Amino acid sequence: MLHDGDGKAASHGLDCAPLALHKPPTVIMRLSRYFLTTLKETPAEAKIVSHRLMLRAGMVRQASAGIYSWLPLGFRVLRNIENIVHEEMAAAGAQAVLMPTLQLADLWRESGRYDAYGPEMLRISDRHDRDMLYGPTNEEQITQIMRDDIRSYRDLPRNLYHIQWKFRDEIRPRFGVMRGREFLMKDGYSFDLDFEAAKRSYNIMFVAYLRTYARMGLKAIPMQADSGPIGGDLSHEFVILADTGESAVYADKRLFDMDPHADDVDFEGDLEPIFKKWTSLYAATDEKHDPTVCSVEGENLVEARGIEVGHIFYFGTKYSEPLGCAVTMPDGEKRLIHGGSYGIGVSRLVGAIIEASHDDAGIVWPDAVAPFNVALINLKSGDEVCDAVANDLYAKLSDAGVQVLHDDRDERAGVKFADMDLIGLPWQLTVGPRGVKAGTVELKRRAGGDKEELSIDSALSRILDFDS
Ligand code: 5CA
Repeated sequence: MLHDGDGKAASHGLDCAPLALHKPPTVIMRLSRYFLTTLKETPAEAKIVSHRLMLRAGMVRQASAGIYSWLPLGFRVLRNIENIVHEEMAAAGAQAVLMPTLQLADLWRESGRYDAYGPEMLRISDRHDRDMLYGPTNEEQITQIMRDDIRSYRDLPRNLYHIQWKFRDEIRPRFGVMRGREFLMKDGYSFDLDFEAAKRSYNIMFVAYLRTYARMGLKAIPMQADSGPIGGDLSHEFVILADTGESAVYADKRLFDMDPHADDVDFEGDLEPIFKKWTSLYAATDEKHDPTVCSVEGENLVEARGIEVGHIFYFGTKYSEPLGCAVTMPDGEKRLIHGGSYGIGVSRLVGAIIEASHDDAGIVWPDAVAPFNVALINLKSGDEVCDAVANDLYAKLSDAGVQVLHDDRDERAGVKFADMDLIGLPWQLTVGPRGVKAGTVELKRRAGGDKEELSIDSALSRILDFDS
């Protein structure tokens, strides 16, 4: 579970320690004052369930085609996903940076991609008529930083990443945040001396990705993939299955039973066995699928649609050569560095998780990314006893680091339950006038829908024990 403001800097995964354990005062998250507008009607423009639910649950609003504003509930999910990515990147030894969204066209002219990228690139000029662009990716930018800062073979390996907005002027932005024009990406870049070292970096990211998606409650399968405009000849997409996925995928059924947490991972050690374990079974996206090579047949072959939630590439000297990014070897020789890049679709993941986890009533958030952990539903706001019990529960849960949204609105029970089912928080804890007289509350687990009438203390410990 993620804790806001509990004095632990580690929650955002950056390697800085708090100077003082200062805890800001907490304000009760009262739904009566929260910016949340849920919609009963299904918006006509939304073609897939995640887009429909994100609009209905008041998570995002469209600003223009493929460009969205993130409202409080949606932004909390986005942040939780970012936090998981930061933590897993830190565990794998990657270091966070932040590069700008606007880049100089001249840098892309050096790599030869300024013209090659085509109409997907948003081209801008500044007041001095200097050509600029809104970055669709950052290989050039990071290679420039490396080129200027690293000198010797001793400066390698390096692995830097950032989480930053990208712009690609997609011809057909669709499915909400799944294929946006402006979208949030984690893009990481590794720099090594030769292929062997670069493959080690590739393996580290491969394994870190398996763990990252598993933490979000997703089964993302690495598949051989086409490297497209990023280039290179070693590339894997991480794909989750969903009928609404944009790519056709072909994979050995056994991959879906494999556990990303089965192996003890030492990121300093040899990860090739884990890489082999996952890649020795057949899995390929449409562009790479070759029926003459695929030996998996019949019902052992999963032929399905998938959502690409990440993509990793090894491209050798594709960028270091034109941009002149080299280090000096012990004998004075200059050697071009070998690069790889590693993307995660952070904003796309919000939609992808909903595609993988919803029911007829709404979203069913996995605990790790839920915007709040508990919906505390007060059925009789204004009633002295109900208010006292609800406030006490709120205080105890938030003291334990559990994030609670308190539905204190003056609304009918049916409206409250429907809204809470729609926004999909993992627990619903209901305080009602009849129960409180007997000292009980109702606890419902959103996934599965099991409801129980419990004493206040038992309900509390059920939530806290589950979390720990
Ligand atoms: N530079 C490399 C890796 S750092 C790169 O750009 N890779 S990518 O093109 O494959 O994008 C990485 C991830 O971003 C994709 O796997 C996908 O999950 C996400 N993504 C790509 N395009 C979009 C889009 N239009 N909308 C939302 N997410 C996208």
